[in-house]
Amino acid sequence: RTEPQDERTALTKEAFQRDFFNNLFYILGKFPTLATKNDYYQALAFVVRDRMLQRWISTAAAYTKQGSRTVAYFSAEFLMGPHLGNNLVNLGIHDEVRKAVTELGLDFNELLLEEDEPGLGNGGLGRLAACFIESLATLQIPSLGYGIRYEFGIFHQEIVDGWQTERTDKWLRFGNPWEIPRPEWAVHVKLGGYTEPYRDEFYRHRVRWVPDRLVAAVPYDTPILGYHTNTANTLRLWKAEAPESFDFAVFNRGDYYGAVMQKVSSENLSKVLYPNDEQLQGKELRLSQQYFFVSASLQDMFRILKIQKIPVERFHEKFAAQLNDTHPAIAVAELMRLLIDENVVPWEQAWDITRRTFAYTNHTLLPEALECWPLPLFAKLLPRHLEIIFEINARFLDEVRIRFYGDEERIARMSLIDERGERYVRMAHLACVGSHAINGVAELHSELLKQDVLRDFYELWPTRFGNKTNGVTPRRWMALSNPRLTKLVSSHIGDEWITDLSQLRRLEPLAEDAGFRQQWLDVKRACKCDFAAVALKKTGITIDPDSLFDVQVKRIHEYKRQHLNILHVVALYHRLRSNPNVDITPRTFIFGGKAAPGYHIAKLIIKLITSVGDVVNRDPAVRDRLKVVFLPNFNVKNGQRIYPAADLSEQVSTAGKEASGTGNMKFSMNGALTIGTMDGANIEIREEVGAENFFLFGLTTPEVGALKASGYNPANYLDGELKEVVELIRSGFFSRGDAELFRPLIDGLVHHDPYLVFADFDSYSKAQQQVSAAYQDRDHWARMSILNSARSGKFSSDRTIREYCDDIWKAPAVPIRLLT
Ligand code: 26Y
Repeated sequence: RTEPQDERTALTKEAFQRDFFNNLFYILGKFPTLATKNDYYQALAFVVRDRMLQRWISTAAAYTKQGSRTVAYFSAEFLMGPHLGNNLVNLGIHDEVRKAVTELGLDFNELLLEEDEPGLGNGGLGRLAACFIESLATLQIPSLGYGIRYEFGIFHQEIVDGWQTERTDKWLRFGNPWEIPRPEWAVHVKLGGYTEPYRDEFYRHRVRWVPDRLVAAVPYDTPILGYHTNTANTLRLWKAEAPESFDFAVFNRGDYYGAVMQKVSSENLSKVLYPNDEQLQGKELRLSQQYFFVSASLQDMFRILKIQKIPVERFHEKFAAQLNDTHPAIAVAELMRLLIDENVVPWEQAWDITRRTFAYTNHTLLPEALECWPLPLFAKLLPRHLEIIFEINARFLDEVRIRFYGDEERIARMSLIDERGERYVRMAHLACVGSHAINGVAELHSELLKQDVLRDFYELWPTRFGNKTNGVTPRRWMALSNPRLTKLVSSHIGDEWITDLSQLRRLEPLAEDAGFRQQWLDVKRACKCDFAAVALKKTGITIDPDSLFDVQVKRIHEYKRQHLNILHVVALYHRLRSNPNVDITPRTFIFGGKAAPGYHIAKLIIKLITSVGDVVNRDPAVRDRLKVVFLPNFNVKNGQRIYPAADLSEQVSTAGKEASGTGNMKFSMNGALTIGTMDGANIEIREEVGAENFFLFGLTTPEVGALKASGYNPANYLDGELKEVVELIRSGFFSRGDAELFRPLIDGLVHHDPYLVFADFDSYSKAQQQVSAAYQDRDHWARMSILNSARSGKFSSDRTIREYCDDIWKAPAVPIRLLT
């Protein structure tokens, strides 16, 4: 028998309630009087988990039996967000469970908020991985997400005296009901040491890697449900532990403390997520983390082959492995090592298998963000991999030499080793050479990859390059986060849009229906009221739900230009103070986002936003017509409350810098209009929703290039209103007379301004005037808002995943029959 022996699969309200109390008693060891809210949350989480397990086990059984082709999504980050709500939606029991809980006298929403979200990512790249594995499950594609089970995820941000402060993210403090450890599938990962040639028992030349350290990798599995399907795929995250055998060796020498210290240092490997930071270059622990999870995952894949009795020569037939940026790119060398050294596959065949296995997604055009590892560090940590990379490089450069006769400069540019000064391993080059497909994440980005960053590789292998425009899952970003909109939409066009987002188009005619427009505005207003309550609770600032909610939420970075936004806020304030009776559209400017802890200018931008807010929010002359809110700790949970409440989405990066953006899609789906540049996926959003429903401004990528080439001088733009705004900040008006505080930021803009804030200011300000005017005609705004949502179908991650499956992974769907 494989079926459950009890009734924990029943989907009735009574069963939910009974199991809820059973869990409180038997799992949490509590009775109601002593139970905390978190105990209740966990009791409910286990009710839901029980109902996922039949799907999970049935799915694993089907894949094992059928030997299905499997996508392995390699990512150093999975920014999952809270599981409970999403699992309820995907199981189709959200409303029934809400009723069951409410009937018990508990506040359902409060219980959902108890979940400490797994913040195992920095931002866009990690959240994309989360949307992708959800879509893979919904599309019934056999897949595994492979990553790291960080004990501390992205730091928790608090605002103290207007400054960002960081606190560690103790997400595992109360336990994690969604994961199941699988210590029986732990593997060992080697690090450091040296290599030596030897002859094996068949007198073959082999290489032995003698490491100086072993770390155990223990998998923790989390089920990932598809929406209204029986599929439950697996997110497999690795935790680092000390291998028992090593402990024993040290114990036997009587070195108890040494053994304990070794245990501590092993566990460091999965201790903390690195915040996306410039100062990261060359951090040994980071490379160790990357290698740790990649090696563990590839060993796990060999284990799966073995169980399914598939020969290692068919690795690439069983698995399609996607590299989410270069963070897992060491996988190229590791798979070669496992094939050659551990499975005695000849080089040429191993290389063929490796290339057919991997595909690489690039997520950035910023040259400083491309990962390079100093050669000495690499040699010390991964001596065997460096040898393999040298061999890959030698063979690769031979190919380039023949193709591009006499072009030694090209050879130097393309080499896997940067030898212009101190030597580095170029991870993007390793990823390109080891992959059969390379893609960017929006059309513009993919074009720029071919023209700039990876131009030489494109010229060598043009057919390997493609585009996969990002998407987001409508389950989390609409159905779960915006139940009011979901209900309104489904009452008119049914609910198939949840798995076929292009059906939102059927809302288009309703944009001309006055009654529908009013309902649409009512939903938006209700979401704004909800958010106003959150903002009040978290910041103490009262905001007016009838004002225009103008929102910029994303990591704080100069290229994303939060400072352009706040300069415009100061301009509005200045206009208002200069002419107190000026007629302005009341606005609430909402900001949210984390700055990397070592990124001082980004932290100063936060301080400027909060400082402007402190003045503007209190100035009686403003009469509440402008408010500025910095919502602390922007994360998935907060995002779910912000996107539905937004009227205006700020997507104002310098053209050519934002690879795609995905927040822009979440806003548009939920009926916000975009003010944005011709950058990343903004271009495609504008194309879909129509230029008349999008506020465009700013220089285009070629114009940015031309201006920079001609010698950009920001001071040339410093006149009129911009000059007055800059002077006001510089004077210390927003810093209690301290004229030094914002100097680094202001001087940087006046003298360098690498992201062309000044050059785009005027165009931005004019577009904002159009926004203000448009918002006065609420009825027309509603029309535009409806059309934004109706035409956002392209930006479902289901569409993106289908394209990856068709063009790169060639992985067919495998429907699951439940084992009963
Ligand atoms: C090296 C390191 C610590 C590191 C860690 C995280 C470097 C970069 C990152 C994260 C990058 C990231 O989030 N990139 C974003 O990827 C999104 C998904 O493709 C894009 O939408 C977005 O434009 C891009 O900035």
